[in-house]
Amino acid sequence: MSDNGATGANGNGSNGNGAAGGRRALALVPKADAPQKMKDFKTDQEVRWCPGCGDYAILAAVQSFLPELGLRRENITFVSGIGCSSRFPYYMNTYGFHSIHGRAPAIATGLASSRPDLSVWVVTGDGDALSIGGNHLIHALRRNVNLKILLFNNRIYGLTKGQYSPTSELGKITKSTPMGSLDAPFNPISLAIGAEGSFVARTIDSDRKHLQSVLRAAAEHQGTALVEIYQNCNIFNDGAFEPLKDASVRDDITVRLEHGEPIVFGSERQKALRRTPNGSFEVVNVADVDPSEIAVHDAHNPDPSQAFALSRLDSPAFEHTPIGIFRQVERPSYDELMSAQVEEAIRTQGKGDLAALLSSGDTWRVD
Ligand SMILES: Cc1ncc(C[n+]2csc(CCOP(=O)(O)OP(=O)(O)O)c2C)c(N)n1
Ligand code: SF4
Ligand SMILES: [Mg+2]
Repeated sequence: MSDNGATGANGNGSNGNGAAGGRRALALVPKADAPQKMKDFKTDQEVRWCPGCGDYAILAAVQSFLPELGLRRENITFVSGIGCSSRFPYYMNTYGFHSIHGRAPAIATGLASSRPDLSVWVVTGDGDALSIGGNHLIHALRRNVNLKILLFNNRIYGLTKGQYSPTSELGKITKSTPMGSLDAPFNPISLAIGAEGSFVARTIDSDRKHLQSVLRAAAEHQGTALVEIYQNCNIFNDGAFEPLKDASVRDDITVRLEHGEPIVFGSERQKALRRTPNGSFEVVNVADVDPSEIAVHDAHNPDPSQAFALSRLDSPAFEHTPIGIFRQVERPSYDELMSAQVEEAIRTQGKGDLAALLSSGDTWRVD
């Protein structure tokens, strides 16, 4: 890992399908000279996560996925906040910045806005992103800055030794809440959709294939991609997502979302989702309904209400939990709009002189 450079021009061009954004996000990121391997993205740093932590699986998934993008490592950067998860940039052989608690989206916004030749990733935890950093997160999402946010959700503050977080379930007993937490948790997917997120997805640390498929789509999305990753903290919140990992039940409770496909799940694909008159979803038996009643997943729908309704299916008991891409729509990204505005200002007013601007108008000198 090393520090950052500067300068660049803006990336553009659309696949015109009104949805996924094609490869536009990476259009100006230079390609590597030679094929890459997973080992190219590993560093010599000692990994300081607890043995068995889900962060290892996510790190391995990212390191083994990045070679397929074929980007110059010098043009990839990981920006993190503070937390166990935020140690991530040390372990990536790319540029990186272990920054300030909750502020990774702000720092990454500056970088992504001024450097369209970079693939910019944010790594954050549920505390980092949703407590101290909640404001920065929602504004990055609504601005649609071209960055990819990996939210490691272990439903606990890991680094500070096990206090409850904004995603801990109500009544969570921790050292800081000995009688049970009193505040209702955020649902990060609902929050991101409500904040106008253009790409919102969920995956699981232990399912590498699924995790990488979501990373692939996120990397190629122009704008902010929010990927919630359920991550086990085996020290302070072990088993938080156990039902989704337990081979005896996981297929019956995991709803795998695929754009354009009927939402069918279950070990025998015997269950499905049907939209109710009030817009929510209900689980039905495939055998009991006409196929036309089964909802078809439409991640590209400009109206976010279906994606939001899907996000509300979660429950603390994990009766049915959707994973995959909830929402994937195309709209202008902040960096594109900013770049166009700067170009227009230069075209109409000339290049400008910052020193002259600063000393113009009502300025005076204090001796
Ligand atoms: C300004 C500030 N406030 C509080 C802290 C203490 N602190 C460090 S990490 C953290 C939360 C970490 O939780 P999370 O983001 O979920 O990351 P995890 O360790 O679980 O990966 C807190 C509260 C801090 N370092 N700086
Ligand atoms: S405290 Fe939890 S999240 Fe942090 S490294 Fe250990 S297992 Fe992972
Ligand atoms: Mg956490």
